[in-house]
Amino acid sequence: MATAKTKQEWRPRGILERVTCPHCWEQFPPEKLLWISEHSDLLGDQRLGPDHQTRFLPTRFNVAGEALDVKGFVCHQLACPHCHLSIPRSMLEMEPLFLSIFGAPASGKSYFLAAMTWELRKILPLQFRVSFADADPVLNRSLNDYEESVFSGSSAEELVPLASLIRKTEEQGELYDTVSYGNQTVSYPRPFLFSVQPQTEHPNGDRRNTLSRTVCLYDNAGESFQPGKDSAAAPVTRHMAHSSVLFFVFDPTQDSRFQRKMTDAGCGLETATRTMRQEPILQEAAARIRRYAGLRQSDKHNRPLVVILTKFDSWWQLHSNDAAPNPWREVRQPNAEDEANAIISALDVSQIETQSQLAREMLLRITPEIVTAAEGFAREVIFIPVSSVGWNIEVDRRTGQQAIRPIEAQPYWVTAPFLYGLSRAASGLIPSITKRE
Ligand SMILES: Nc1nc2c(ncn2[C@@H]2O[C@H](COP(=O)(O)OP(=O)(O)OP(=O)(O)O)[C@@H](O)[C@H]2O)c(=O)[nH]1
Ligand SMILES: [Mg+2]
Ligand SMILES: [Zn+2]
Repeated sequence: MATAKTKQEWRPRGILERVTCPHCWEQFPPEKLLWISEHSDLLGDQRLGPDHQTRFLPTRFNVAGEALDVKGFVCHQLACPHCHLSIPRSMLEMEPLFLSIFGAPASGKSYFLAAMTWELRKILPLQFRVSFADADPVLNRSLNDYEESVFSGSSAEELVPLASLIRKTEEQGELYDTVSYGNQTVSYPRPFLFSVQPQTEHPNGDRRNTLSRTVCLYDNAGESFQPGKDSAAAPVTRHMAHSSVLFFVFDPTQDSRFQRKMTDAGCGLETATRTMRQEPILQEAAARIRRYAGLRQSDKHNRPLVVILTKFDSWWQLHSNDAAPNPWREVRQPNAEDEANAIISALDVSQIETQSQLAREMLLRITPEIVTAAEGFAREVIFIPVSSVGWNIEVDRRTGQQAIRPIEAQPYWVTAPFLYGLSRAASGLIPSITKRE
């Protein structure tokens, strides 16, 4: 008993009692964390191989509480005791919030993620007084590269084929880390991690310690959601069972019934657009989540499922509504300390619900099985049309391909799924209004 108490006292204030690894999803007390050696001679790790710095349980610390490696070098980075992959400090201080995005190949997942994080960096601090920052710039590098190539690359003013800005997500390679457990090698998808914290002017700024979250996102290849693709050796989509909010990306432009209606309505469909049935992807995701979360077939998942209808720029004519204004409104904070900070934005949940209702009616007319599959799986389902690049798309007459000047990209409603999800999963973090005032 005495030992346990002493350990508790060692834990600095503000450190969580249990830490979750964003790579292998194991949970453990912070005392079990390994440190990553700094001295360049200390190479070689039993799980990660000869090119990685050695991981170790420290016995010596400097006055700042940082571990010293056997060569006496001060270490700064921590690692998971199970998979040995690095764990950023924010995972020790803020509860994690897992968000999983899944959908067919080429449905627009990577473009949507890039547009969403690009916009969140601006909108969260400016409108909602919430900071949104890379928790680990090294892990987030691929996503930062996506953002740069779609929105701010060096040739941002040139017309470029849309399809060339982000490469297809592969099923292996730089987005995965390989860990060996004796004879068994496991490939984990690399997470993208963001720290999300209320600022001082936020209405709940004084509850910063409890409300802040480390948001963990993953970008999988569409093929990984097909049956049989998640195994012990490649648990590439197991994050879905840990997710507080699920994003199912449905691409209407790949559905044959949508395609016919788009042609009739004169929408600019790319010549080489593929056709694919997408509800099996949702059924497979539901089956995996049920399996990992121990749910029965008749149970409905109790986390929100957001069905994201991508590429709205290409099929908006089929929707009964014009482009909707952003789903937030300015409100006055009654207890603001100074006038300059009295006005903030609050998420208008009822506006998102209205748009969802319209999108659901359209899906029921054209692809009803998507609505049935989604509502058969989750208790709370919301449908949100988005465009990751907006309206300034041109079709190259010669190749029939869509093209865009990155500088003219105008993402539409790409933050709504995240804002909605966060308002449901982390109450109090995103100021929201639920009823018309
Ligand atoms: N018109 C339009 N096209 C888009 C949009 N987003 C993506 N696309 C197109 O769809 C293609 C596929 O998008 P990705 O984001 O790479 O698709 P993905 O779901 O990540 O695909 P995988 O990585 O294969 O699983 C892109 O090459 C773009 O040409 C959009 O908002 N509007
Ligand atoms: Mg992709
Ligand atoms: Zn781990």
